[in-house]
Amino acid sequence: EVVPTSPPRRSPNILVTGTPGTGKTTTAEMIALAVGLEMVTVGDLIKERGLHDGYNEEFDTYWLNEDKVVDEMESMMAHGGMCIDFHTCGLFPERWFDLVVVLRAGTDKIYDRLEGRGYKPNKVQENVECEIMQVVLDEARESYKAEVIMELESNTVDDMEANVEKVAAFVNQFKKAHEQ
Ligand code: DAT
Repeated sequence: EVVPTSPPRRSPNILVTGTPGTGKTTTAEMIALAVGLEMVTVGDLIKERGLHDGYNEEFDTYWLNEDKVVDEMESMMAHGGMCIDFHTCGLFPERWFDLVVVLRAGTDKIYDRLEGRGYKPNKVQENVECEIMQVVLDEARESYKAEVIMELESNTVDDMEANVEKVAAFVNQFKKAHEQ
């Protein structure tokens, strides 16, 4: 495999991942705003640019085409300064990310948030089970070094604010360490 080389990043790339309903989009938006990163919600990118293999009627979602997604994102990730939001994380090259935030929430919270979003019962159930089985956390541990993984609880607004502060502190430190 030929790995593209690029100069060291002055601003980090951050991945915010977790089961749907853990608060990724909201948290990633707040991080991006707080420290001046560019945010990309991969689910929206997939829809807008057709990076999928059609629609999965059973779960009201698109069939993910990992190669299309990674090819489309490669140039965006090259210069750093990105805050990426997606509910799965094993498809991305490890070298893209300086920090992988895994958001966690209680099953009652996931249930309420996804029901509130109008998800079908089977889709709510699937995601509640995904959170109970810590599927995303396990995937992150298989795909990234322990040092770059930050597992954060996202049950309350206070949690969210504290999480944004923690990630902002990481970003500011990274920038300081990489300026010249
Ligand atoms: P995701 O992108 O992981 O699917 P989201 O950011 O869209 O999640 O959040 C789903 C809903 O839950 C949304 O109405 C905001 C709310 N929410 C998310 N995280 C929260 C938290 N830590 N405390 C309170 N509400 C939260």
